[in-house]
Amino acid sequence: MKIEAVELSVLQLPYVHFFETSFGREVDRQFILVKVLAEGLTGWGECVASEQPLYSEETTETEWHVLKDFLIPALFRKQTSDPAAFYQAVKPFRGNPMAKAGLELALWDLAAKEKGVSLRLLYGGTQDEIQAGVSVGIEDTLADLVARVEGYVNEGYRRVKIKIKPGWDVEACAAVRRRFPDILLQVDANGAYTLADAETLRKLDAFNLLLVEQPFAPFDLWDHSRLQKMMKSPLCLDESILGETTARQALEMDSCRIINIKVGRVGGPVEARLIHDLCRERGVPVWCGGMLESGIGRAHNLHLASLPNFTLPADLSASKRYYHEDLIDPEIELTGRGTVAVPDGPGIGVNPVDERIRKATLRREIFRP
Ligand code: OSB
Ligand code: MG
Repeated sequence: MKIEAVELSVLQLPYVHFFETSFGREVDRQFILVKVLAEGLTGWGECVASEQPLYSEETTETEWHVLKDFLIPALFRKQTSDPAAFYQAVKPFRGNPMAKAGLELALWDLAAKEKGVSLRLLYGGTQDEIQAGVSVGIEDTLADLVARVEGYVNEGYRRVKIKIKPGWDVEACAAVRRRFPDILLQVDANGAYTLADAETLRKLDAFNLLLVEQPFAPFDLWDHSRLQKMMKSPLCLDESILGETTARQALEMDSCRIINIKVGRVGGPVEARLIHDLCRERGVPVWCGGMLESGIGRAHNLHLASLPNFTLPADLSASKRYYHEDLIDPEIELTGRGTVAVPDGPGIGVNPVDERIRKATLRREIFRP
């Protein structure tokens, strides 16, 4: 298709409730929306970096720079709207996966809309609903944490993940487990520990956790491998898995036994599907992570998570868990089965509401070939 324009907008949306991880508390989210216009169709993508380089090196500002000065010009030079061709064209640019993913996602949405099919079908997804999990941040007190978990369990979420950090780990798990002995429970440290904390981390084995996510720093495959030998709970890597190569190496080193796939962290759906397929061949389960996306990014996650090896519940919650007013109408809701349906209209299958987007926009720029 002939691309007429690419539009970038920086948005800011307040959370319903603060979200605290081992790297701090956030009350709102800043992110870039990508719109690709071609032949009367619009493809939508979302870039998942936030204002500060805490989860990874990228920020909304670096994404803007890389999109404006490198990725959008490369797309225009290539004169294509094909997501796989775009993936190849921007491969020489090192890193910056979240910037790349935002634009590649918009091209996938566009490609599916051109064919008039759901993005799930274009990906070859086999599941039409996704098991919904919820990611619960660090709270001020253990009582607050248990109360939050209780609310989500009552809403029907199939699995709960709690954020941990040194000083908020064993007791937090004990408190949640005491109240809910049988729920599917997992923890996420966002890299807050080192091997010196191995004794504390081993205590987590007592809580029958589905997995322990990213205890050590992103670069540290080796110490994860050493920790996995000391623990019964499966380790799962998030930040460490940058693409198919690190995924293969992590599995070969036994640094983890489960992988969290986030389309932004790995540079887009092409790379995400390579990781999915590698894990499938090796019998390693994967699940779809989230970055507190708006309904646009979350719709994309739903389509990706429909692939067959996404067998564990995803960090995919209802719109109202994140935002007072999501950017899409209708918003994303849980089914009575603790799942979220994969939208079945063309492309991502959700309707962005221009008025809501305009209200949340801080800055906007349009680029033409
Ligand atoms: O590590 O999974 C993470 C949100 C922001 C940054 C990192 C992470 C998260 C989450 C949120 O856990 C999951 C969601 O979007 O529901
Ligand atoms: Mg994580």
